[in-house]
Amino acid sequence: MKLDRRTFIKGASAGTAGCVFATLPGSIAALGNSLIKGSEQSVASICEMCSTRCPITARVVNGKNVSIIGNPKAKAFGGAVCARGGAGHSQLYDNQRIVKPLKRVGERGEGKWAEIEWDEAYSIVAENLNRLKKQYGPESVAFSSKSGSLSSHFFHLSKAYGTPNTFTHASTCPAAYIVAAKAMLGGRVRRDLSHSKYVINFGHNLYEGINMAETRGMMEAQMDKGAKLVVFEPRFSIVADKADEWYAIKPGTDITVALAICHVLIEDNLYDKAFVAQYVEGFDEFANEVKAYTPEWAEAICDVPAEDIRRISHEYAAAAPHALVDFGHRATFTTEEFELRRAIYAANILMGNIERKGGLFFAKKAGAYNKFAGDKVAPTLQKPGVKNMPKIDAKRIDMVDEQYSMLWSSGGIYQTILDATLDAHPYQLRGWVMNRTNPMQTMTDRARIEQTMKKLDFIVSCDIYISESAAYADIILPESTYLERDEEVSDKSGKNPAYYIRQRVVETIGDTKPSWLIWKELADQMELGEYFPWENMQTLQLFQVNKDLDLLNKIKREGWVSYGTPLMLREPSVLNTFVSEHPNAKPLDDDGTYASQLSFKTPSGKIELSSPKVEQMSAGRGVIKYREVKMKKADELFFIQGKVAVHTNAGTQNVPMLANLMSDNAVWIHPVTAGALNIATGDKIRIFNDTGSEEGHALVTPGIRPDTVFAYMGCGSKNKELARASGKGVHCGNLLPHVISPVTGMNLHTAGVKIAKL
Ligand SMILES: Nc1nc2c(c(=O)[nH]1)N[C@H]1C(S)=C(S)[C@@H](COP(=O)(O)OP(=O)(O)OC[C@H]3O[C@@H](n4cnc5c(=O)[nH]c(N)nc54)[C@H](O)[C@@H]3O)O[C@H]1N2
Ligand SMILES: Nc1nc2c(c(=O)[nH]1)N[C@H]1C(S)=C(S)[C@@H](COP(=O)(O)OP(=O)(O)OC[C@H]3O[C@@H](n4cnc5c(=O)[nH]c(N)nc54)[C@H](O)[C@@H]3O)O[C@H]1N2
Ligand code: SF4
Ligand SMILES: [Mo]
Repeated sequence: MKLDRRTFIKGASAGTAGCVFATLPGSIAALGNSLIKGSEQSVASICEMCSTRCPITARVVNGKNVSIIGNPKAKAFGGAVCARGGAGHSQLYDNQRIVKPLKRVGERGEGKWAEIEWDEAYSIVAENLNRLKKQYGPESVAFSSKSGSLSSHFFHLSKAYGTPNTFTHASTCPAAYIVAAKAMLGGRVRRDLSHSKYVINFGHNLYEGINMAETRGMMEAQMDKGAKLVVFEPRFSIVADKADEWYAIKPGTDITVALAICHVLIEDNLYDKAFVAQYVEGFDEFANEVKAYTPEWAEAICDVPAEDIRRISHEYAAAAPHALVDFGHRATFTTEEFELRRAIYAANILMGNIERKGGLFFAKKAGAYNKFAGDKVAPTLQKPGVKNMPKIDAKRIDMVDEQYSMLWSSGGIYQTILDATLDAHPYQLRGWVMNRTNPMQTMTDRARIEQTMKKLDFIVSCDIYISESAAYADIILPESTYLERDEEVSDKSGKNPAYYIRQRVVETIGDTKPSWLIWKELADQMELGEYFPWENMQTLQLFQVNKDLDLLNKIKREGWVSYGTPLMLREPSVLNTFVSEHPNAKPLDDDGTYASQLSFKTPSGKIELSSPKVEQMSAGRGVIKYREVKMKKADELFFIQGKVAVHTNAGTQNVPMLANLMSDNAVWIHPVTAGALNIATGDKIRIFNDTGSEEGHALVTPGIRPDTVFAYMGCGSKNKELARASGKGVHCGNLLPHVISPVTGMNLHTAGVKIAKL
C-alpha cells in the first residue's frame, strides 16, 4: 500500500503512529481480562505526566497500577493518552524516586544526603523561613512552582507567610501569548482546531509538543475534514512533516510573515469590515503601520517567498472565519514575543474568527453558560476563601517597571530571582522555596543559577526526584506522585462547562505526601495553621460542591462530567442547537447569534488592535510594530530547541520507560554546515558560546536550515542522582543567556552558538 501523508495521519489516530499515542495495544486488549486474576478495578483520574492534565482511566490489579488509558467519556481527548501518559506507572514504581524527606549533609550540589522524618524536615524548614522573615522580612524569600492542580495550596502558604515574590514557569513558557491576549482581547482565548479549514502555524509543534485535545483536534481537522495546514518552522519538525506546506523560516523572524499577512488582508480588502467596525478599536493606527510591511519586505528578512505569503493570505481569507493563525504555546523564540503574538492575534481579529467555529473562542464556565442558557444547567463550584490573610506591602522583585504590569497575575518574571539574589536588585533575596520546578534545567544561564543557589541562605525543594535543582536544596520534601494523590475537583470547561477530579489510584509508596498536605502541615509548624482551616482533601471537595455528595460521587465515578452543548456566541449553527436544548435561553439577535452580547475585558470593552493602555505601560508599543532583534553574532549559528514526544520538558528524563525510549539529544546540523566542519552523524562535537559550553553528538540532516542547529530540550542533567539521565546529551540551559524581554518578561530560548568537532 502506498502511504501518503494523509493515510499516515489517519493511521496515527488509530494508535499506530509509533510512540506518539499509547492507546491500549490490540494484542493486550485481545487477551481480555481472563488472564488476570485477583482484584481488579478501574479508577478515573487525571494524568500529570505533563501540564495538559488529560482525563485518564487507570487499571489496578491486586493493588498495582498496570496500565493507563484515556477516559473514553472525554471525547475531545479521544479516549487516549500519549506515550508519556502511558508511562505513568513507570514513574510511580521507579526505585530512583525519592520516598523519604532528605537533608543536605555536604556542600550544596555535592550530592550528600541524609534521610530524615517529616517532623524534622518541617521543623528545619519552619525555623529557617521564620528566621528569614524575622530578620529580613517575608519578601526576602521567593516561592516558585509550575502552575498546576495543587499550586494554589503552595501559593496560599506564600501569601500566609507574607511574601509578594511568587513565580510560576510563565516567563519560561506561555506568558507572552497570555499577556498579548490580555492586552488585545482582555483575556485568554482557545483555538477550535478541529473545525478549522485552514491553519497557519508558526512553530507550534502539536505532534510532538503534545496537548491531547489540541493534537487530536488538529489531526481531526487534517484527516477527517481536509483542512490545510501551513507551517513556518526552521526545522522539519513532525508538524512540518504533516503539513501541506512547510517554510524553513529564519529563526526569530516569524513576525514579518504575520505582519505581511495583515498587510495583504488589509491592502487587498480581504478583512471582515463589519466585524472590525463592531468590535475593534485602533484599526486605523494599525492599518497605517502595516502599510510598510509588504510580503516583499518580509521575504528579505525571513526567507519566505513573497508570492507564497500573498497566496497563503488569500487562501486563509477565503476559508475564514473557519480558519485561524495559531498563536503557539512556548513563546520564547525572541525578545519581541509580545509583538509576534499580537501580530498573530491581529491576523485572526482581521478575519472576524472570534467565537466562530474553527476560529478562536473564550472558555464557557458554568456561571457564564447558565446565564445564556437561562437555567442552572451546570453546577458552579465554591472557592474556599480564608478571611484576614496578611496584607502584603512589599514590592515584588520583578515589578519595578510599569511595563510588566500585565504580567504579575500570569506568574511574574521567574528569572529575576537571579538578579535579586546575586545583585540585590531591587533588593536582597535570601531564601527560595521551590515546588515542582526545575529551573536549573528549564530557566536560562545555568552557571548564574548555580551561583544563585550557592549564595542563598536557605533552599527547599518539593519534588518527586532529586532534580538538578533539588540537588542544590537544603531540604527536599518528597511529594507523592499524581497516581497516589486525591485532589480537588478541577474545572476543565471548554465550549461548555466540564469538571473532573484526580483520585488516588494506588496506596502511597514510601513516606511521601501530597503537597496540599505538606504545605498545610508546614503551615502548622510555622504557626500559620489558622490560614489552613480545612481538615483534609475531602473537606475541600465537599466545600467545592456545596456538600452535594451526589455530584461529587458522579464526578469521581465518571471521571469526566460535562454539561450542555457547545456555546460559541457568533456561530449560528452552534446556537441553533444551544437554544433548542435550552428553552429558557436568552433570545438570539436578528442574525441568529449572540453577537450583541460579546464584549471584551479591555479598557474600551472592545478588541484593542492598538492600545492606549499598552502605550502607557511601554511608550512606543501602543501600535504593533516590527522591531529587529539580534540573537547571534555574524559567525554563529542559531541554536533552537523543542519538545520531544516521549519526554516532558526536563521532568521525565529519569522515568525508566521513557529513558529507555530516549536519553540523549543529538544536535541537528545541516549537511552543508556539517561538511564545512567535517562533521558526520554520530561524531562527538562541542557546542559553545559566551554563556557556556556543552559536549554532545551530531545528527546531520537536511531537515534544518544551514544557519541553525537544534536539540530536543530536557537532556544533559548534571546531577548524578538522576542516574539514567545524568551526563547524557546537551544541557540547553547552559548555552542560553540571561534575558528579560520587554513587556512580557520572557526569557529567551534561542541563542548564537559555534560548533566544533571533538
Ligand atoms: N532550554 C530550554 N528551556 C526551556 C524550554 C525549552 O524549550 N528550552 N521550555 C520551557 C517550557 S515550555 C516550560 S513549560 C518549562 C518547564 O519547566 P519546569 O516548570 O521546570 O518543568 P519540568 O521540566 O516539567 O519539571 C518540573 C519538575 O517537577 C517535578 N515533578 C514531576 N511531577 C511532580 C509532582 O507530582 N510533584 C512534584 N512536587 N514535582 C513533580 C519533576 O521531577 C521536575 O523536577 O521549561 C522551559 N525551559
Ligand atoms: N511530548 C511533549 N509534549 C509537551 C511538552 C513536552 O515537554 N513533551 N511540553 C508541554 C509544554 S510545557 C509546552 S509549552 C508545549 C510546547 O509546545 P510547542 O510550543 O509546540 O513547543 P516546542 O517544541 O518547544 O517549540 C515548537 C517548535 O518551535 C520551533 N522553533 C524554535 N524557534 C523558532 C522560531 O524562531 N520560529 C519558528 N517558527 N519556530 C521555532 C522548534 O524547532 C520547535 O519544533 O508542549 C506541551 N506538550
Ligand atoms: S498530553 Fe500526555 S502526558 Fe500530557 S497529560 Fe495528556 S496524556 Fe498525560
Ligand atoms: Mo511550557
